[in-house]
Amino acid sequence: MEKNKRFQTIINFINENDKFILTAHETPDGDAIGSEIAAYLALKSIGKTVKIMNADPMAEKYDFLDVDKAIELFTSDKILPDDIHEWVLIILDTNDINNIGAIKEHVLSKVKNFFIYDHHEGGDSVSTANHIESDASSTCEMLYELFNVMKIDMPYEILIAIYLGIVYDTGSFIYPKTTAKTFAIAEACVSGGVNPNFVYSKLYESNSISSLMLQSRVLSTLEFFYDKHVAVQTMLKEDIEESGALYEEADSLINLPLKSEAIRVSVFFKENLEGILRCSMRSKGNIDVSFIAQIFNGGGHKTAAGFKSKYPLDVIKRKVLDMLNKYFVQPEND
Ligand SMILES: [Mn+2]
Repeated sequence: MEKNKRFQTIINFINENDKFILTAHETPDGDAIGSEIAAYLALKSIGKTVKIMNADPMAEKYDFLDVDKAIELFTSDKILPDDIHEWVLIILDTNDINNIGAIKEHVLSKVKNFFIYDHHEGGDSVSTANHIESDASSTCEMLYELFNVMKIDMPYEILIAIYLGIVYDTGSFIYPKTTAKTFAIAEACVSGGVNPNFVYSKLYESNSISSLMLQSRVLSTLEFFYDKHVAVQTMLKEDIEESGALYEEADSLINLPLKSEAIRVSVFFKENLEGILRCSMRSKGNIDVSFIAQIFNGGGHKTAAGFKSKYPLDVIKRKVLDMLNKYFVQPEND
């Protein structure tokens, strides 16, 4: 009863509409892609018309999930359905409409309505219909529960998408929001035929040689601050060009410094091929990096947040490091 009530707004939204466009955040990760595929297959199975449109390309390692080749890259010359005003948009894995790239301007503005389904913090101010559970491990975990309540049959193709999203967003079941429920859903996925080693291999053993070259370049930029408690890495446009890797292949490099015990915060400045500079931050323990992201109009969780910088690298680097000051600088007594 209580469980059904919990999902009632999204269930109503699904029941009241027929044509759905699904999207997720920019540089879509494993949970974003897994959510899109799982939701696409589930909505189609109950007779809905469904499209997936993303503002950014996805990493090739996720191709195997998209058996229908349903994920479309949105570009400004993209032709939308003539009856676009009869479609609705579901935004997955972000509660910030500024985080869906060109979809905001070109699709969100034209559809009949939209719904946010997400597990990030900071969505309290979202005024539209939405369903946000900031204690959920992943959007995929929330989708599994939703489809379960809706009694939607979940075949292997849905389960593997959900499992991949959960593995990705929990760092293979170790991040703080990993719960008994997360394991129970993972168990259901494995019981339904998902092979954990296969998913691991797809996620973590499928990188290109170019991405290894990019990793070597980025790691060589490593700098330490605050008595080696803060690590900073930098990737410039030429690192992408000269290694031949894709921008999104740098995604996981921010996690490397945190494997060292002393490092409490890992900061990664990355420039894309258009020269746009993004700052990503990860932290351990009680250090909150989301407040920094919010100051610069970004978003995320306490231990994982980021924003797009309008300042040049040297300026934003100084600003971010200064804001971390409160965690690391002891009052001087001498
Ligand atoms: Mn997620």
